[in-house]
Amino acid sequence: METVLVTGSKGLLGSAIVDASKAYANYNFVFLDRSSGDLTIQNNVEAIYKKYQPQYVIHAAARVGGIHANMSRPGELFYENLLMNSFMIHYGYKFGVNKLMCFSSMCSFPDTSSAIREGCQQDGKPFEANAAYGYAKRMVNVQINAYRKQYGVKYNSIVHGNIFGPNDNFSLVDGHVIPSLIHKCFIAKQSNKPFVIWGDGSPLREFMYSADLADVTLKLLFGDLKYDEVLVSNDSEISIKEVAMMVVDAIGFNGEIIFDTSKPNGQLKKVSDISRLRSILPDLKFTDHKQAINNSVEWFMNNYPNVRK
Ligand code: GFB
Repeated sequence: METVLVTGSKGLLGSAIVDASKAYANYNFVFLDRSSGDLTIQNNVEAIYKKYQPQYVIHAAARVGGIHANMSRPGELFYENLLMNSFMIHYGYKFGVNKLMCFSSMCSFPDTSSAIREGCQQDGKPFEANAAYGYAKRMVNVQINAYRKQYGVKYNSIVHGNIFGPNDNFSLVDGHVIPSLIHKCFIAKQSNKPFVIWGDGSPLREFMYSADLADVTLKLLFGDLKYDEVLVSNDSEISIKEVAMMVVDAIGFNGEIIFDTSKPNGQLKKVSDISRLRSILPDLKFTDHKQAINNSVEWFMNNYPNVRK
């Protein structure tokens, strides 16, 4: 049986890959999390490859956060992502890994209101608030391209946008918008206080359920992928206000709602052109936003207070 090594298996994406892997019983999946070793340390990464000798790798571990984390801890996000991605790709090559998937981010692309697509990542600066994280994630593509050219490896970068779902980080300050709003709305209901949404609610995002990205990742890994890079995003935009109202409905909150415009709006929109993905997976369907938010709220309620926060 061939071995598929998955890093970050307790995180948002990694845990969704654990679930999706159940449909691939012909492979031996090995799931790693933080307790298996800090991937920003070269020796740990080398030792992991030596121990498991995988044929396939899905590197889902990352240091991530929402707009506040990006603005307050850019050094940490830059350094940790750059090192762990670089070591995972390098030792994958050294240990003869056949296929490797590493994740880049839509926010590593230039800040533009037009649709982004594969190949245009280096055409301009990323949005300032998440530039450090964005530049670190750009290097995934740079390294994969360099290794494909020099060593002929079949490694790929999956570029995705905002994802959410079970096992997310529900931090009120450092989380991404949907998990933060779920936690905030829950507390507002419990304490009979207003539900405070940052910004004016107008920014648009292409939110994607983590299970959808996990499903696509495994299909691309085991399929005959001829591209180095694939953009994976739910190409139907929705505003922060609309998702906040879906959270309100799912939690059953009836109190006061405040938009705190002293907090940043962030990038006003990030649109993708996923024609490459649709040409590879023509039957692809994304989970409906309302359904995905209801599932995430249900998971949060069932697991609170034992959630990452
Ligand atoms: O998920 P998020 O923090 O980051 O969403 P980005 C920020 C948007 O949600 C802004 C609004 O428009 C905020 O004003 N918002 C409203 C809130 N309430 C809240 C709240 O309670 N918490 C948060 N966090 N936002 C991310 C990058 O950008 O894009 C990541 O930060 C990643 O690094 C991802 O790359 C793809 O969507 O702006």
